[in-house]
Amino acid sequence: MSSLPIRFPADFLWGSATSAYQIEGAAATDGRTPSIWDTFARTPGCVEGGDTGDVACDSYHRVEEDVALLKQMGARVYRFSISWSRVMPEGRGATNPAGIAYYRRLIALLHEAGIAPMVTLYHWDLPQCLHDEGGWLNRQTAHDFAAYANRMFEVFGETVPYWFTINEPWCVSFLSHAMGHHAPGARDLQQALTVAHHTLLAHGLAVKAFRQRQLGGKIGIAPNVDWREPFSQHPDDVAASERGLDWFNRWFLDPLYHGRYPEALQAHYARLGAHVPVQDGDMALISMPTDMLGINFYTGSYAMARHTPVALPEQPDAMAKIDAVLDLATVNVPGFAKTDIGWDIFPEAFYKVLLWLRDEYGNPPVFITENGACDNTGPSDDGQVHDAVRVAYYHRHVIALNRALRSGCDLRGYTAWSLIDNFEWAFGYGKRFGLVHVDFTTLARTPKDSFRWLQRLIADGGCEA
Ligand code: PNW
Repeated sequence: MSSLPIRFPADFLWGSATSAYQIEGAAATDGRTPSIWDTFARTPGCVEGGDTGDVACDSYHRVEEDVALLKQMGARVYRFSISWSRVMPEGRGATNPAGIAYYRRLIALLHEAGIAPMVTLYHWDLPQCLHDEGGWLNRQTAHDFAAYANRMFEVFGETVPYWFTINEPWCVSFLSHAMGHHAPGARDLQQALTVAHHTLLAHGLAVKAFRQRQLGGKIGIAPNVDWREPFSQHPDDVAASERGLDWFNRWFLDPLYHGRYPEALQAHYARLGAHVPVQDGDMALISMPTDMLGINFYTGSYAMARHTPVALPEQPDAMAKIDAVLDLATVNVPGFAKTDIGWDIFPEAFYKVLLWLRDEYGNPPVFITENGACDNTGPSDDGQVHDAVRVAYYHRHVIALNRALRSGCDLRGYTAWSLIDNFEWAFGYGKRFGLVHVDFTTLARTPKDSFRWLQRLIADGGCEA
């Protein structure tokens, strides 16, 4: 038995995560068709520096090297996503043999290395051809997703033990259709609500298809959660933090676990003319029991009630409406360090949100599908990458995870975001989350200090406090 103070169960699944568009490159190779991210990245002004995922980390051609890195790290699980338009270039119907062969090879390499494959079916790269028919605004896309998922279960069901349907429905809906930061770049509250519902419906339909196949694996969804700590115990601040949690967390988790949307927030939206397009039977599908809940966690903040209510401007855009509904101020507490993407380092929020999930949703089996830090540190003169901020971030969040585990949360594993530096969406290649440094000119991979830190954590089954 190890003498380390912070210890994890021997069967805790440690590993790392990536997503297709962020690492694969080979955007037009072997029959892949464009996704909404190819289009968005090509639209001037959408991605910093005009970066695209055309080449990315070229993992499509360097898959052996990337699996070797995982093996070196000691990973027991690798979470990656399937590019829908690579395996199904028309979004529906025929599959592309070259695309299937790529993932078959990746899965085989993982098994050879003793690493369990964990597949995310949708990490934001909707086939452009489906977007041209309305995309996530079109209810049909939920059915197309389920058909695509069902095909993946058919092809890979025997070799993939862990499946996640949708990555971060909040980002797919609000960040992409209300805030306009991500593809397709819309700014409309009604669109966000429609898309949120259709992504949840897509999830439910895919779970149903998975169950019908009676596969041995596990399936779930991977929402990002946020934490809104009340700025004070003043009832107005506590209420403000609850509204923040409704918006970010409960809007997705309540339908999944309780079969209904949060009522107060729904009423707020309705007053602004925005409605959820629920049809008979939807909520039963969305709340079909799953095997595990994936949680992506990065940061949290303090919520304070505003002293004067937010007034709606005459022609409010989506964000003005959301601001009015939330009616809260986000307070940056002095002394909080930030990562290079500007997000507060707030490990206490990780601990609190895990306890909150335990209490609010009946302690579901949770898998931390993403957690990590943007630290742009590059190679030093010694050729090594001393990413001290990322190491400290992981250390503090692993301690918070351990506290939650000891507090009875049903935590099963953790995949660090991300294995390698990659295409960080609207920020392009300028924001690095990798445990492994990528030189985007030569595509050379160099493990960073954080890689070695995680390697030791996995080998030791724990760490110092
Ligand atoms: C997640 N936000 O994205 C994604 O799942 C990853 O693909 C991404 O690389 C990683 O986190 C780091 O950003 C998010 O604005 C993007 O709250 C934006 C937000 C949250 C998550």
